[in-house]
Amino acid sequence: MSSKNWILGILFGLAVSSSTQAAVTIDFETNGSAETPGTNIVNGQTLDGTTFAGVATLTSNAASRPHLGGAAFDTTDGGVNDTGPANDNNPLWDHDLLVNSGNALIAQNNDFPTQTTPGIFDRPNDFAGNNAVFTLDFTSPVTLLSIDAIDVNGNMNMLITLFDLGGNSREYFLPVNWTGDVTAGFQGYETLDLTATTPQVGVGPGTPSSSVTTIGSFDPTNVIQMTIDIDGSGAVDNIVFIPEPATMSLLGLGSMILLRKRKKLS
Ligand SMILES: [Ca+2]
Ligand SMILES: [Ca+2]
Ligand SMILES: [Ca+2]
Ligand SMILES: [Ca+2]
Repeated sequence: MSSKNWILGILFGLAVSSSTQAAVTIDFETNGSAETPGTNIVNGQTLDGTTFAGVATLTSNAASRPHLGGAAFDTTDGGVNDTGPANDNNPLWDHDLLVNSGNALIAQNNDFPTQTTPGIFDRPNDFAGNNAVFTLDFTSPVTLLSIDAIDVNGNMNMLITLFDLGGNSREYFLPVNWTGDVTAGFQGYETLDLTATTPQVGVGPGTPSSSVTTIGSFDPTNVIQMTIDIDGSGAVDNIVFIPEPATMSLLGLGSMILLRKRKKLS
């Protein structure tokens, strides 16, 4: 290989590496991402219909289930949702969500519908019924990396499903006690690796493992939709993904130019 061809090879390598997209984290602190924050989200804010990071729109099944849709819950221990001791006179008690993850996504409990300020629930509180389902639709295909599950314990489980462009899917089932409850001395949350195809050991009592089911010829690099089925009271946070390289076509063009230059040089 001539030195000129070496240089072209290096240039091509640089073009390839610069096309690698950085990870994007939906952290529910803003409508942007952890990496590029947008407009702040406040405790109790309704989140259905919000487009995060400009590419991921959240909806829920609030029309068909008796919850009030997605809302932000401030998980700060000692923060605004730290409502004192648990007892029969304290229906606000949600200490099992206080895992210090900033805002998390909950399905709002229908017992607490009041919005003094429109669009903001006075008292965010997670729905305790079954099958609160969130859908995150991406404007272009992504690779999902991970999601944090919070308070998967007691009678509660969670099902995360990724759908690719072809309608094939991969399901991650988090069984009862996968995270445990922070008020019972367990971690109370855990990051689920959405690139893994093997069971992931939980941190809750009995350390139960998640399970993975793949349906069809699922392509994890072309995910267009994600659903989160919270079966009982709990929350999620930190949805991390890599956008499809928008520079693919530019890269193709770049390599054509390089090849043409290479012809001239040789
Ligand atoms: Ca957060
Ligand atoms: Ca609750
Ligand atoms: Ca709990
Ligand atoms: Ca719970």
